[in-house]
Amino acid sequence: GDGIKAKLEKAIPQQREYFLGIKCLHGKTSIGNIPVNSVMGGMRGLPLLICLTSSLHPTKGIFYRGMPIKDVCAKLPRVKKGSSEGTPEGAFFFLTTGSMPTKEEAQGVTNEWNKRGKVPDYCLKMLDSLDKKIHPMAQLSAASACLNLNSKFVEAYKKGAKRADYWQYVYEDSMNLCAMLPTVAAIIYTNVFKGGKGCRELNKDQDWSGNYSTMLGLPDEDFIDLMRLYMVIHADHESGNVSAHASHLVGSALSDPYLCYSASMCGLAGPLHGLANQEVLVWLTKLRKAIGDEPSDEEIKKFIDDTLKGGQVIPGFGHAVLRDTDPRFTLQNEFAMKHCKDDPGVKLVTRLWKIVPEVLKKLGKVANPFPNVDAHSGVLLQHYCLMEMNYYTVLFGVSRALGVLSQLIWSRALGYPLERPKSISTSDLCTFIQKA
Ligand code: FAM
Repeated sequence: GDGIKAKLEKAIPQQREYFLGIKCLHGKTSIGNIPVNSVMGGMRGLPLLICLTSSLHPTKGIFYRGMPIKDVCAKLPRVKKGSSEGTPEGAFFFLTTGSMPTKEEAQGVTNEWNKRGKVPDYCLKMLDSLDKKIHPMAQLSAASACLNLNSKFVEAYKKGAKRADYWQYVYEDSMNLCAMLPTVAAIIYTNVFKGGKGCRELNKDQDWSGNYSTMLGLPDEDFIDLMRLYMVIHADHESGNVSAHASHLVGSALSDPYLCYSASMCGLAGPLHGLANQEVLVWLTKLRKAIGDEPSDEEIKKFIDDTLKGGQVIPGFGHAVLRDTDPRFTLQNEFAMKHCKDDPGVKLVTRLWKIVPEVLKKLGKVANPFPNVDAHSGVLLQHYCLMEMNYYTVLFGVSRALGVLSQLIWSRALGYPLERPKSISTSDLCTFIQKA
């Protein structure tokens, strides 16, 4: 843990100087004009945010700190003996500091999170009092917002902390929140689906994924490895996606990291974003019920057509930025081929990878007909008996904490100001168009 802080203490002054230099020298330089399509189309394509932790290439997919995700997965240290995957703790170290951790540094984060991970009683009581019908994502968002009672940032702000020091408190809150998340998320699971029964204590000898899996009641070593992979690849995807941007926006008002993360989870809970992994499984289950586990290509194509005719999208396919198969899909497929290639769900998803794009291409309007990260995760989770689809986005959310919080530490370190885009009326827009 302290390894991260020491590295940040060195890197932050350098980055600050660099930022200030660019602002002083080039603050008035324009880097492009604004097409009406971007203004009226969800601000697509406008380079309006700066992200240090990751960048998304349309065909090569996500890069963490300039490194393709596949290489990140290959290089992250394997901390637990016998595990095939690197730890998300290592990914957090890498995203936050920009240097690939050694085995000891990655283990340092694990130890730190095991020390900080006790969830306060008031939050446990609050979680236990929630109606089981409340969606797990709404529960996650509520619980993380309430945890701000213990925010170091809030405390320091009240005492008049210096702006240049804000990042240190955001760092403390981020570390504490990451540490508590597996317990919070597992309690949501056991409360909603297992009658409240399950372990709620962190085991100091386990890593983040090991503890989370055990508390979910799924201590299988292969499943823990799947969780390590899952948590690493879902962590970060630039800062313009809905969950990262929500956290960034809320943080720009100097709301504390717990509130930022809570807002981020409200965005992730949408069906066009993180909820797509739940939607994929619902759709696949309908498909298997309608045409069986081993349908013909023609039957599959007809099922896809019927979904589209019903006015619905094919969940798990398409992306706002990506224009090829998401490498995070491919990484999951490689895991599946190694561990469970005969699973009927895995076989079906592997076939859909080829068939769905053929159908979507014919529509002529889908910018990216290929599978995204959400097309694969559900069948893997089901293989290891995590059956409750309603819960899948929570796993995504636990992972996404690593990305949004590492971004938030840097946002405060670099003193990004309040985010406040200018909105215009349609008549203002017409005036701009006439002048152009
Ligand atoms: N199935 C059917 N139609 C689709 C489609 C899909 N999977 N993806 C895009 N389209 C349609 C889209 O609805 C739009 O139609 P209209 O013009 O009639 O409204 C048209 O193609 C152009 O859209 P686009 O430019 O290709 O996509 P956008 O950038 O507007 O939206 C997505 C991107 C992800 C919202 C969209 O592809 C989608 O709805 N996909 C299915 C849901 C999904 O898998 N979301 C998860 C994304 C994921 F990576 C994540 O955030 N976790």
